[in-house]
Amino acid sequence: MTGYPSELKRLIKKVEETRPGRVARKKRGEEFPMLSLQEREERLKFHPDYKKESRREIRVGVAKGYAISPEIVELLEARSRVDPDQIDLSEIEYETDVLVIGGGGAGTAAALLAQEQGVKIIIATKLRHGDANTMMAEGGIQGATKGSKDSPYYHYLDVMGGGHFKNSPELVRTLVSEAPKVMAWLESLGMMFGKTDDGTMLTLHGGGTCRQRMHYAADITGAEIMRTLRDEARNRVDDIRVLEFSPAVELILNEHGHCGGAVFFNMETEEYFNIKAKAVILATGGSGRLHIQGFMTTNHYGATGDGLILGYRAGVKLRFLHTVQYHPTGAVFPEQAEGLLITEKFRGAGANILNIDGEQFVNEREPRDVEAASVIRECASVGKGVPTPTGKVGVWLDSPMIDMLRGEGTVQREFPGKHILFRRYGIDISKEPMLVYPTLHYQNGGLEFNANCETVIPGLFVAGEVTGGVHGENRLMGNSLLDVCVFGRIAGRNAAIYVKERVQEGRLTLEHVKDYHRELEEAGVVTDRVAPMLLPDYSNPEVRERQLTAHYVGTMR
Ligand code: MEZ
Repeated sequence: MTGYPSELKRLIKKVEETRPGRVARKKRGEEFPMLSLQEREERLKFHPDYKKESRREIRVGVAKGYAISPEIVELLEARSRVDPDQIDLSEIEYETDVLVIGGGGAGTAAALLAQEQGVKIIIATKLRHGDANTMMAEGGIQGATKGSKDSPYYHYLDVMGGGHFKNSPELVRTLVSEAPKVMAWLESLGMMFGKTDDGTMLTLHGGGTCRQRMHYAADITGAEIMRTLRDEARNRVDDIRVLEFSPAVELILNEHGHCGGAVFFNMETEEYFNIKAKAVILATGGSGRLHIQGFMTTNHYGATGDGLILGYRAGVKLRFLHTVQYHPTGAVFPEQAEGLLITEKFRGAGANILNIDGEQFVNEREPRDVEAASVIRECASVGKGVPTPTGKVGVWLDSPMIDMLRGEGTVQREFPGKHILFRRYGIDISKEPMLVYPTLHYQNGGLEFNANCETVIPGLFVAGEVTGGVHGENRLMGNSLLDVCVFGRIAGRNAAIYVKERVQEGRLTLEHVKDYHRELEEAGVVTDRVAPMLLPDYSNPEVRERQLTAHYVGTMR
């Protein structure tokens, strides 16, 4: 591809005109003013969450009356993919101590810690082991490791402030106090953090942080964490078995109401099968592929919110699902990169956000929701967005500033993923800015749990993006990679201890699914949807009409 078309090249000139002045001001320590709390509230009116049609009440289940994104409500109000009367629970394909549903960062960390307690584990995952949002995360992982300058206390305040002080204090306390330990753990497993020549960990600011505590591995931090965890899990093959292309479609409870396994769909044979377990960990990740409000997304292909559906049908409440995170900077040019994450690390390293006139309109390090809302406002209300050739609109992220601030070659060295990708499109991001717009990034809320990763259902543990409470109404950068490691580890250890000390086995049942179906009927919900969704459907309507899996057909086999 040949790079920016002439019209965009003409507009880039305006960015170049204002750049020397902006760089000089930054070098003098003069920053674009941060918004006051009141100004932030005003900006947030432009956030997609604040649209009236962004929420609808759920009509059934333990959180009946709770208003959240209609796209999620539709799935919560869908029928099971299976007819519970046709699943034979005496037929058990696999049996294990701890069943981990989800092969991303949280699930794999959980498996490792469970294994250290001497139990057997199965990780069952929808796609391949590691196909998860952890793998897609770029910019970093927060942790207060720099003793004299930072502490979990400051980290705690940042997390609470970012979440509008609505977060569960106990969960945040656990997140931040475990963070330094997690960083050391990852290193001990072989994670390659960015370091100076003398071995000091490199750190940067993220939006909404008062200290530089963002640790990273270039712009592929999530991929490096996932590589490390997956290698380790694969090395413990005697105790950790991995089943790929096997999404869970329903949790199985037992006669005491405890979790006793799950029903799975084998994507290769298209058959259902059962796994019996003494404890289950749900670590299925987020839901960006629901494309809430039509937004493009940074999420991996399988991020369809499956765990929310499974947990909710079994009786776990929902928290903070009324807020959704839109990452302020998703690519909008070229078209084939639309929605792709342009890491916040660019802004942490100093790149400004600019309108069509090359002017700053927001400090680049506001909390994520405020930053995203400011970009939307600049485009939709102020009218100073940059039109793209395909009829979209964006703002500039001035990456070339980074080399001017930190030395020639910094962009290429610190952002190799994006540097290589954009070079393929004919754009050198160390010389030309990128066009960006908010993109659906993170499920701020999810299943209710406590700091031991327990849910109301004995034997059912949860960890990672499927949960709600850690980040309140808005997560800050770098706290999701931390979340998956901290709570994945806790879930794994506690599930194993539960297996050894407290488990009460009993007759397996899917009665809760039948009850849920009954409740749907009583509430007058008319639906042809089935859930969990498993995979997003990008086919055209004619193809969709012919698809077996898009509509309720009872047990397919
Ligand atoms: O925590 C995140 O969401 C993250 C690290 C994203 C990014 O901008 O790189």
